[in-house]
Amino acid sequence: MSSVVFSIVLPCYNEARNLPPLLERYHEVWQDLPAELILVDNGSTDDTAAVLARELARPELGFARSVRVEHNRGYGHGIHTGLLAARGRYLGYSHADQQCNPADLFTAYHLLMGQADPEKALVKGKRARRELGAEIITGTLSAVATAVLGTLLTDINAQPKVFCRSHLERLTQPPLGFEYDLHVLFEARRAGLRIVSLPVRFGRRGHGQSKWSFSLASRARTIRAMLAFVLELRTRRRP
Ligand SMILES: Nc1nc2c(ncn2[C@@H]2O[C@H](COP(=O)(O)OP(=O)(O)OP(=O)(O)O)[C@@H](O)[C@H]2O)c(=O)[nH]1
Ligand SMILES: [Mg+2]
Repeated sequence: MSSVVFSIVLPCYNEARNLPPLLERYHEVWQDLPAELILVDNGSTDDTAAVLARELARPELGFARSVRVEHNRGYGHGIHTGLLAARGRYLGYSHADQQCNPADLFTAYHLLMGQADPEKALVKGKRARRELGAEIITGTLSAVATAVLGTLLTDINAQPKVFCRSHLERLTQPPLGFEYDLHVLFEARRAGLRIVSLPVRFGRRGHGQSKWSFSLASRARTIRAMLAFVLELRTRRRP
């Protein structure tokens, strides 16, 4: 039985420039817990592999390790690969582009531990003070998912998400893309988990560009995939 209590998974897709400052931030906020940080090199084609090899050799980053997905299959596939490699009793994930505060992971973990039954809860970020356009997309997606699936789903793609390992077993047939966040939340609702919101600030990306909203066409593709997955979930099962 592993002694790790908390595993944090960060999917990284061509984030070579964000990784050194991101790891520095994790080092600054890392708590005295049996915890691990798993960086999933999600089939990156930039210098991510070399940067990870160099950074993770630093003794002060001994809490971190990497997992490599050879060919990129999408955001959800990267996160799921990292979660399957995790050893912790509690699992969390977030983003690697410096938009999310690393300290939020620990705040979310302690919030989960403070629940009457952490096994029966899930903590998720809830983004405050965002641009109007982003709020409209998020609000519309949440409203559609809530109406179609008949269960309250808000700010689906906010990070972090922290939950007990037992929830991973519910995540069968995981979707490959950004629909993964919806899958995690919907299965939590279906299992009757208490969903606890943690207010977070989503900053700007450190370096590089968004991997999905860089053009109108790619934004439309991602939103369409989310909506298709909402319909798929409805036919798969209801909470
Ligand atoms: N799009 C995408 N992101 C991935 C993938 N694998 C890992 N990621 C990581 O997922 C995180 C979120 O991706 P972003 O493209 O920044 O998406 P986002 O934060 O929802 O969107 P923005 O607010 O526009 O940045 C980043 O840390 C990516 O490196 C992948 O296959 N596709
Ligand atoms: Mg981002």
